[in-house]
Amino acid sequence: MKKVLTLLNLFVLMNGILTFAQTSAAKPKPFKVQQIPGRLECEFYDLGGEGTAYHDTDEINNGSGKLNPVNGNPLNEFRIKEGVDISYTKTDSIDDTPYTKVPIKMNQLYVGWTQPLEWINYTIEVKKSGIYKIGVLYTANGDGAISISLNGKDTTGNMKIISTHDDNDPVAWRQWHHWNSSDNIGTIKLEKGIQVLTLHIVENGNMNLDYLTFTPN
Ligand SMILES: [Ca+2]
Ligand SMILES: [Ca+2]
Repeated sequence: MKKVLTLLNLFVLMNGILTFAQTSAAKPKPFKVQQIPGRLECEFYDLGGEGTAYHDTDEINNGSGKLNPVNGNPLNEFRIKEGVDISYTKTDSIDDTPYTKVPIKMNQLYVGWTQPLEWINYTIEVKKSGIYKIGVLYTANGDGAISISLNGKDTTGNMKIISTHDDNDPVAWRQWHHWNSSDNIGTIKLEKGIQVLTLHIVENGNMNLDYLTFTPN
């Protein structure tokens, strides 16, 4: 009996070591630990690349180095070698048009070229446990949905993102540049401490996401 227990213990121990090795290898590292309550900048997602820090549809950055050419401007090269697609708000009738519904700042980095099934990890530090309202500064060419999971578990369910499409805008590509905000697309229960938050693109995509806000409910 004693021998059986010892073998069982050894098996459990080995299993534990294997599980620990797997989760450690896949564990994302923060680009920046973002504080909650506060603003979570979508471009400050974790380090570790495809499959660890994010899942993106293609491995190139369609913003940094592509739409925004390498020319010495650091905004044009932000996280240029990573798969998440990043651009920033611009003047000259790109983001500063009458079709943008809320006041926005220029030169603000955002995640774009979003598609369903993509996800991005963020390391957050929650200062106080509680229920938080989720807000977003975004554009959406068509109605869509996002969700948030915490430490790997779906926490919010689908949260609707209302279209910012405007038929009055004669410029087709500018349908992705009509900024709007909401301060309450859903709520989330957060425990104090360091957590890994995963943002999921669920429906439609075609969104640009500048930042999410988390305010005590
Ligand atoms: Ca990409
Ligand atoms: Ca941003």
